[in-house]
Amino acid sequence: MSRELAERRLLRVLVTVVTVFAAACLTAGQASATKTCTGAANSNLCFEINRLSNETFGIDVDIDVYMSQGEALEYIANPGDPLFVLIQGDDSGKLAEPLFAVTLVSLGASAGFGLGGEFERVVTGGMLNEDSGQDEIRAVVTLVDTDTNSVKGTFVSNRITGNWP
Ligand SMILES: [Ca+2]
Ligand SMILES: [Ca+2]
Ligand SMILES: [Ca+2]
Repeated sequence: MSRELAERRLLRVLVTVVTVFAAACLTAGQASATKTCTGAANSNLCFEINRLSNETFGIDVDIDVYMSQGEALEYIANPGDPLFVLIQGDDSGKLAEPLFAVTLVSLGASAGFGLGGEFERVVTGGMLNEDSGQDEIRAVVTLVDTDTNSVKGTFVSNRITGNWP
């Protein structure tokens, strides 16, 4: 075998190893993450929980509230944050106990998607534990016009079920 051919074969083996390793990592990640989006007519609200360790969970909430870019810019220009997230328990399909708020990390206005907000927080399993045994939780997003101090909309995510902590 020429040296060039041997090197090429070695490279191919390495590429295969890296590919298999990446696929394994992806599978492991998917096993510990749950994500659900509403795809509603007036908005799209995504709610995601990632297990970070045995005791901690990353909460991600993403919303686009459809409106004109001008209207979205107005919400952003007003004093204070226009979007708030509260994670709540769900009992028999109805919103139940308030659990915790999630921190706003970015806010944007676009012509295609209106007002967008991203929220993140790392919590313990105990904070997600809203019932003994199985737990059901939802993210509730409130849109506030801080100019007039009025609630302009409330958006409720799909339910995520788990058994925390
Ligand atoms: Ca429940
Ligand atoms: Ca409950
Ligand atoms: Ca529980």
